[in-house]
Amino acid sequence: MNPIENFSLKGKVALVTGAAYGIGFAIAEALASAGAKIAFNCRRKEHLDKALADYAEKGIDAKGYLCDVTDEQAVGKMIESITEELGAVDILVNNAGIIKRIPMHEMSVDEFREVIDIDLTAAFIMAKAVIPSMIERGGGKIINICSMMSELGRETVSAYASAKGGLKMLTRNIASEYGRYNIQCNAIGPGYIATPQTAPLRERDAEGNRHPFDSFIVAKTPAERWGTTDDLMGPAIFLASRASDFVNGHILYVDGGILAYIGRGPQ
Ligand code: NAP
Ligand code: GCO
Repeated sequence: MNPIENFSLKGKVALVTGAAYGIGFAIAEALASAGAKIAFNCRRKEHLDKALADYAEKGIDAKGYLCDVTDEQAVGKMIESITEELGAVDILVNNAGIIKRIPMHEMSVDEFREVIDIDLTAAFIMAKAVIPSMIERGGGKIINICSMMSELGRETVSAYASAKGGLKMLTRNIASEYGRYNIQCNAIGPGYIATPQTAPLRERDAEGNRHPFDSFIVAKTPAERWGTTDDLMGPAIFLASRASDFVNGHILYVDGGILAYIGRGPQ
């Protein structure tokens, strides 16, 4: 067989959580381009409606669902609906996530818990909802969206880094526990990507000067640029396809080299 055919997702059902826009939307678009049928969810009706129009504009007949990934009952109902309307979920991408940038000593316990709930516990809920069916059908793919903060800390993101560090180990544990059922669980660790989530870090000031964090990230990235959601499309197709059937428990960092680099030295 021609090895490139291993990248085909024809006949597969992919669920990408939080895919109304941003990284999730790009990953869903990529998986659709490889032949997958797409389901996605978000929490807000206005986001869902706009996303359906955006997918349709790209020729993608995506099915959208209003579902909070932290609500186990709602997740169960969503999986049932997807199974009825598209078929059993073959590929799960745990993309939905939030960040709160607050100094840890000023962050409330509820704020910390909300980030952990969405960015870590929800991935457990989603995986638990699809694994039994994957086992019955002889296998499946789970892709968690980790982060630079799965490996590194920085000021004001204690909850987010704790969640993304935990998500790295949840990825490895699902790989360990379910590899025997031909379920591969891997992660993508994006670097700094231009999406609504990072917009506050890139806003220019009234005089049009770049945000200090923007300049900082460019200096920390060998590629000397922010990533775009397009940079994540190929890695997502790879980890969702047969081409990665012997890749399991891997965190694929798509970061322009940030994790390999100490940062631009004194010029
Ligand atoms: P984003 O632009 O803020 O989009 C987040 C998406 O998640 C939205 O569609 C949002 O839709 C949905 N969402 C949030 N909480 C949800 C919940 N409880 N239930 C269901 N949907 C929920 O974020 P992004 O930049 O695309 O990031 C996507 C993922 O990549 C996140 O896990 C993030 O941590 C990770 N990541 C981002 C970067 C980056 O630089 N941007 C880098 C590394 C990792 P609603 O608000 O309508 O629910
Ligand atoms: C931040 C950013 C990062 C990115 C991403 C990096 O405030 O540091 O939001 O956390 O979102 O996770 O990989």
